[in-house]
Amino acid sequence: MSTKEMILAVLESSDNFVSGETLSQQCGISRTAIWKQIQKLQQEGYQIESQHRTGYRLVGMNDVFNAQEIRRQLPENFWQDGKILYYDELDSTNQEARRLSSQGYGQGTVIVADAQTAGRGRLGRHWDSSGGKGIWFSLILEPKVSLQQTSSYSFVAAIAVAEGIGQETGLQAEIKWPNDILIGGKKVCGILLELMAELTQVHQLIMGIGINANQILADFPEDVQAKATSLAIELGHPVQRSQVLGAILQHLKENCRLLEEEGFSIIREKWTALSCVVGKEVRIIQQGKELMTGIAEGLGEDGALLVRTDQGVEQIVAGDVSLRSIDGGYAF
Ligand code: BT5
Repeated sequence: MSTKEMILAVLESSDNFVSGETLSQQCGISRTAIWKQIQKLQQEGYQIESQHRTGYRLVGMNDVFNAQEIRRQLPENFWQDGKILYYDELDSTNQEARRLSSQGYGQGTVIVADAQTAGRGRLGRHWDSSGGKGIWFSLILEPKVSLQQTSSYSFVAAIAVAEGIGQETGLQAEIKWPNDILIGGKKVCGILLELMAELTQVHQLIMGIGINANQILADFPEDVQAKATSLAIELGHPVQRSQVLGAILQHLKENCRLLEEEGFSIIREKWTALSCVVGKEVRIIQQGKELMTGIAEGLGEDGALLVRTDQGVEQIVAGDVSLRSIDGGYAF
């Protein structure tokens, strides 16, 4: 634990003022050094009151988003050997994950950026990732699975995001196949899975997740405004991004464990319970063209979306889904 983390832990464990003397004894540094660290913490956004002769008290915090605060949300040894790497700006956290994986960073490495200059969606689409408001991150995993089984991890990611958002905010997030997360029919999160693999062996899986946290509608580009939302828009107040990310990371670890120890059927069950497409009339789009319309029946054993059409049940493994709306059209 760093000195700043030790100071925060001591302050958090007390409702009252903690004297400089006590902090100095517990952290093993001088009172002047404590004062310097407190000033740094205040600059980072921790609201620490200081009173002459009485000491210091943590009264709250702004949206502090850095490696130290994210680590504080997680249990010790959260992911063995996993590191939290935070950057003010990156081209894309998935890109950085690729670069790092070739330098030996492995399972459990989390790459977080406050802003991305070239955030990517699926099929080369652009992901709007301006600074100071979103949660843009990638997790490196090294699952011992075949190429075909890797798609299960996209469902794991979607479940973890929906569960983490629910736990931290109380908002009900739903999953639109394959792995968009919606609140009230609008997209709050997108997931991009990329593989480092050979035909017969998966080396690493990069799970890229982008969550709109504190944006207002005007923060999104015009073409995105109609279909996007953020946690703050839905709640009516901003969130602490580190806390939301901490919850999601813990749900990610737990759902990876479930998949690896108990198999895909439990993941399929959880996904179905959180899905907003099962039982609905949907249109399947592949490469910009309508492939079919039908009723989404659920996930197959290998993760394909089962769609009942006049011709029977079709298995969809790639593409986008749009949902039939009340006026008879299809929402995005
Ligand atoms: C996705 O693609 O939804 C996957 C997005 C993954 C982003 C994360 S951020 C961390 C990591 N690093 C990266 O570089 N990427 C990942 P797709 O289903 O193709 O959706 C892209 C479409 O969503 C765009 O064409 C826009 O219409 C819309 N869009 C763009 N930015 C958005 C935003 N911030 N919120 C909601 N919708 C957005």
